[in-house]
Order: sequence, then structure tokens, then C-alpha cells
Amino acid sequence: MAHLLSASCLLNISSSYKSYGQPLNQVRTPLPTSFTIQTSKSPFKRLVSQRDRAGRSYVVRATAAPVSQEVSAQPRSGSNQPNEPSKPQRVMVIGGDGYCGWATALHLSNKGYEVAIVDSLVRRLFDHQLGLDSLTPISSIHNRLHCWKAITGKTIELYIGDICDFEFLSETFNSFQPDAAVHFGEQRSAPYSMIDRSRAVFTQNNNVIGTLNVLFAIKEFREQCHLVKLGTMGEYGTPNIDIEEGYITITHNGRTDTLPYPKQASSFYHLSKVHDSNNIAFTCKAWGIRATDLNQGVVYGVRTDETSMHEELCNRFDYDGVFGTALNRFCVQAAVGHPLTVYGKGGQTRGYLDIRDTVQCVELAIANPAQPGEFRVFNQFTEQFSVNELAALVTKAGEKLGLDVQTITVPNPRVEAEEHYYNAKHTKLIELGLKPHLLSDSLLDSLLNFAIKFKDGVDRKQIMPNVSWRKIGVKPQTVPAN
Ligand code: NAD
Ligand code: USQ
Repeated sequence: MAHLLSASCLLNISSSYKSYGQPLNQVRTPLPTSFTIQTSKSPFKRLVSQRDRAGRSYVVRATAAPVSQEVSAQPRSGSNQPNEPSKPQRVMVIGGDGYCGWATALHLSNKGYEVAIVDSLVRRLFDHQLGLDSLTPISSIHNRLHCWKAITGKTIELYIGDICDFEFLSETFNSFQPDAAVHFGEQRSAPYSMIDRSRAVFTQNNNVIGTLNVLFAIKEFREQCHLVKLGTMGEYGTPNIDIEEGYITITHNGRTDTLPYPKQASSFYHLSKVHDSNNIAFTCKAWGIRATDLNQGVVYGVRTDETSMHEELCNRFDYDGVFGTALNRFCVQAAVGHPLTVYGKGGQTRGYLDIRDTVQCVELAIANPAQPGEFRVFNQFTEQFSVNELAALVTKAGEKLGLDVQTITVPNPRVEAEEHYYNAKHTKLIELGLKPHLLSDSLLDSLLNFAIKFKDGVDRKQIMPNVSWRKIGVKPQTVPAN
């Protein structure tokens, strides 16, 4: 695909030691003696990094040795005490360099799980291709992990590669031997999937084949591994009845059955999630895979306990018209004096959650795994808002900070209901112990202050939407900035 370079082009193999200053609340701990980075489709099959004898610097050297010569043959299982209930210990976070995945990987590592990140770094490539950037400066994945190790003493293993490459994924599964695989590793922007034919095809190929590969890897190499898959509330669309958590009991012509809740996705991205859910449900039935589909709502916020520990750990914060999500965008717009961009009538209602709840929900799902053969669906959000309600909340919070916040109606670039009924159930994660961080005045204040802190880096040309659901065509688009 012409617009997609091989992910291996992005590898930054220089990994010099950096002094991270005195971390918050932390004692300096020794750096790791060695770690392994696995790559896919690269002339360098693996990159092995080692500390020098004095323990001051990292040397990264490439080796083309077959992975099988280097993979540990030791069984690597959890270390539960005899009387403790079994708890997954080794968690593979696929997409762990992204917005939700990075926060989750750190959170799980902090909670004592052994964590490996698997990521092709393709998200960073999308930014380069489209001329976009995170509002917050984000470090390379290598520097992020060095910093985490320096601050906490905890190692997060890193496998750089594309999960659509089954050879790479197989080696990664055999090497790390996960008890749980948390799968964030997809192209996740609805507008990106609607830019042109090639992006639509890429999105469905990347997401559906990637997930299919994960399912085959579990079946083949790690059948007890619990798949925790990030789905989306958008799979359900906006039906004129209550949305249940995954299943609905229907009586039809005198007969009753409990069936998967109907799906009405409204972008090629959202549709890729529907295909994923169907493939996962089928393999649970056919092969006894244990899986949890987390139908997540729109995520907002940027700070979690772990990403706040050091600036090198800072998470990404997207505000542009392709990857930025509603509330994050509105906070940045308010901070720079751009009118809030309500699409159409603004009655579009969705489920929302704080990124601190994303990490909590994933931890709850892996700590309480699905049974073999079970396809479990949780609706992962804490509150629902219309776009107009979000705009009103940000306007009020902005006024408290002395900002003059205006709103404009933008002709809706999407095809979606702009006034509709919406009432989605979301009780299962609460029953497992989720303590939600609801959208409060103080959270909005801090999010707005965060946006104000970084406002000089805002590229105002990236704010207005420029991908149209109706105008998508086969001709490759460059998505010009306004
Ligand atoms: P993100 O784009 O920031 O992160 C996704 C990560 O996956 C990136 O680092 C990317 O490089 C990696 N990736 C993509 N394809 C890959 C592949 N084939 N092999 C290996 N790595 C690959 O996205 P995010 O916002 O963190 O979302 C993570 C997941 O959560 C997605 O599946 C998304 O659909 C879902 N989700 C996100 C939101 C949200 O508001 N951000 C809401 C609901 C659901
Ligand atoms: N919207 C505006 N103005 C904006 C941006 C968005 O009115 O400036 C509207 C959209 O039209 C839409 C709603 O706000 O009706 C949400 O849009 P969004 O861009 O915040 O979120 P969406 O495209 O739905 O996608 C995001 C994530 C995706 C995830 C999804 C969860 O990018 O990965 O799957 O949220 S859900 O919406 O529940 O499907």
C-alpha cells in the first residue's frame, strides 16, 4: 500500500542512556542488565540491547540470528501462592505505545503484572503521513521504557512488529507466553478509515487480520491465555431502544432466544470492530477461547498516576480532526480561543470515560478472566453526554478560567443521527469493582489547564474536520490542512 511504509523503517536503534533527574517519590534503581527488542519484517531479526560493564550505557546491536536460537525455552508461568486464587501474571499489551495502551501497560506494570508491549509503531507513522502531532511531546518507546525502569525498577519487555505478520506474532507469543493478551493494536480513527479507499482497506485489513492472528496464536501456542479485546460502543450504533451489554433476549413468533445485540456501525473503522467481535465470538465457541470484548466509549483525559511520574512518560494527546476525540478536542479549542466544533445539531450522544477508568477496567477484566469458551461483553464507559452537553460543560469550565468560549455549528462531515434516543447499560464493570472518575468541574479544570499549558504547540490548521463520509472515493487523498 503506497501510503504505508514498513513499520520497521521507524526503528530507532540508538538507545543511549539518559539521566532522568530525580523521579517523583522514587528511589533510583539499577538499570536492567539486558533486554530484547523483537522486530518484524526487518533485515535485523532481533535487536539485543545490553548494558556496559560499568552499568552506564546501553549498546544496541542488531543480530540476524533466528529467533528460535534466542527464545527462552523455560516455561514462564505466573507465580501465585498455593492458596491464592489464580491470577494472570504475564500480560501482553498489544498497541502498548498508543494512547490507551501506554497508560494501561504502565498501570499493570505498577500493579505487579509482568508486562510486554507489542507495537508496530504505525500510529506514529500516521502522524508523519498526515502532518499531525500529539499536543504533548511524546518520547520514543525506547526512552519511555528506559525511564520507567529507571524510576520504578520494573522492566517492560518490548516487541516491535506488526501483528498482521503471523511469524512475528508467533515468536512473540512463544517468547513471552502471556496469561492475558490485551489487544489495543488497531487503527482506531473513524475519520482515518473514511479518507479514501486505501485507508478503508488498510483499516479493515489491519484490524480484522491482526485480531484473527491473535486468535490463532492463542489457539496454537497459549490456549489458556485470556483475550481482552478493545471493542467500541459504536458497534451498536444508535438504536431506538436501550442498548444491552452484548446480548439481548428476544421473543419472536412465540420462541425466545438470547442473541448478540444487533450491530449498526457507521464507519469502516467501527465496522472492523464488528467483524472482530464476530470472529472472537466464533472462536470462543469453536475452539474454547476465553475472551472479553470491552465495548469502550470515547476516552478523554491524559494523566494517569503512572504517566504523571515523569515527563518522559507523558501520554499522547490528540486534538486534530482525524485522531482527536470530542472532549479532548473541545478543551484544546477552548484553550486557543477556537470556537468549539459541534458537528450538525449536536444531539449525537455517546458513552464517555476518563482514561484513568480505561486502565482500571482492563485490570478488572484480566483479574477476573472469562471462562474457557466464554465470550464476555462489557460496555466500558461511565457517563453519556450529547455533543451539545459537552460543549456546554467546556464553556462553563472555560469561563471560570477567564476564557471566552464560543461554539460553532459545523456541517456534519459524518453520516450519523444528530438527534436520537440513547440509553446504554454499563453495569458489569461496576459489579466487578470499577470506581468511576466522573467528569467533574475539577477534572475539566485540570484538563483545560493542561491544554492551556501546551497551547503554543497547537496547529490551528488541524482543528477543523476535513474528512467527509460522503466524499470518500478511490483516489488517494492527502487530507490537506484547512
Ligand atoms: P492509538 O492509535 O493511540 O493506539 C493504537 C496502537 O496500536 C498504536 O500504538 C499503533 O502503533 C498500534 N498498532 C496498530 N496496528 C497495529 C498492528 N497491526 N500491529 C501492532 N501494533 C499496531 O489508539 P488508542 O486510542 O489507544 O485506542 C486503542 C484501542 O482502544 C483501539 O482498538 C481503539 O479502537 C479502542 N478504543 C479507543 C477509544 C478512544 O477514545 N481512544 C475509544 C474506544 C475504543
Ligand atoms: N464530534 C463533534 N465535534 C468534534 C468531534 C466529534 O461534534 O469536533 C462528534 C462526532 O460527530 C460524534 C461524536 O462527537 O458524533 C464522537 O466523535 P469522536 O471523534 O469523539 O469519537 P469517534 O469517532 O466515535 O471515535 C472515538 C475513538 C474510537 C472509539 C470511539 C468510541 O476514536 O477509537 O471506538 O470513540 S464510540 O464513539 O463509542 O464508538
